[in-house]
Amino acid sequence: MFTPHLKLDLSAHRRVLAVTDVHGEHEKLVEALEGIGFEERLDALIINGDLVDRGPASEAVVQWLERPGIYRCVGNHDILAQCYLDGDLSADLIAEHGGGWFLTLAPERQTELARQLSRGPLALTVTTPAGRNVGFAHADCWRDWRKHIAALKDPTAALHIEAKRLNLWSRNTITDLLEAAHKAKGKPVAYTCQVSGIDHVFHGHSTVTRPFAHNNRTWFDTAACYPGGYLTVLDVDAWLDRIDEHRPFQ
Ligand SMILES: [Mn+2]
Repeated sequence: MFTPHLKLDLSAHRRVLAVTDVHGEHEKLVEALEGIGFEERLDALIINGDLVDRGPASEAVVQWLERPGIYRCVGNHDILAQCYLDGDLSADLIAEHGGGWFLTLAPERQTELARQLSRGPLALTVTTPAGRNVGFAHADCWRDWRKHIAALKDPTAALHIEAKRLNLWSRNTITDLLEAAHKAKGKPVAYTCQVSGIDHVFHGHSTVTRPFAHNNRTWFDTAACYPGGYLTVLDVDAWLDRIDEHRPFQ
């Protein structure tokens, strides 16, 4: 059954950790979690979409979903396998997107994995140990979190398809922000992307050289599957406690 949105109270955990765009980089995931002292009986881990494709061990990353304390939302790559099985995407296109691993699997395994990868949720609203309410949406979201979630949840809503597209694929906000920052040439950046109805929202999908925040949003896909990239693990409350140190643009 498809779940568009999950609200999770993770306040009883020691920490809520977050990674994004793991893209089949299983070893990097294990190393990064070891580096931050992840313990599955104490910490919760959010995977903010794009578990698979491009990297060497997509199936091993999917297996993490069966562990306790692991939560995730869906990224655009997590729905491609199902699109391929539904006939909406060609084998060539799935291979071009780094999904060649999927094409080599037995048909029954393909069906099972595609279903598991695409079943949602599209977005998460999480209560952290420090009592913050934070949102996770793979690519982007509307500037009203409640409106965004309501549109994702209601397939009959006029804005449903647009909300899904924004959530899974959009680079609008980060593109506009970086363009505004470029034009400002070190002066204050007037561009705002504040999301109402939530304390902070985390995005992946668009690669950045280091994680950063602007208004109440953070982007942290540091390109684990590309040369020179790495996998960032954020301790969500620790990151937000020192958020002003993570803002390159004022
Ligand atoms: Mn993506």
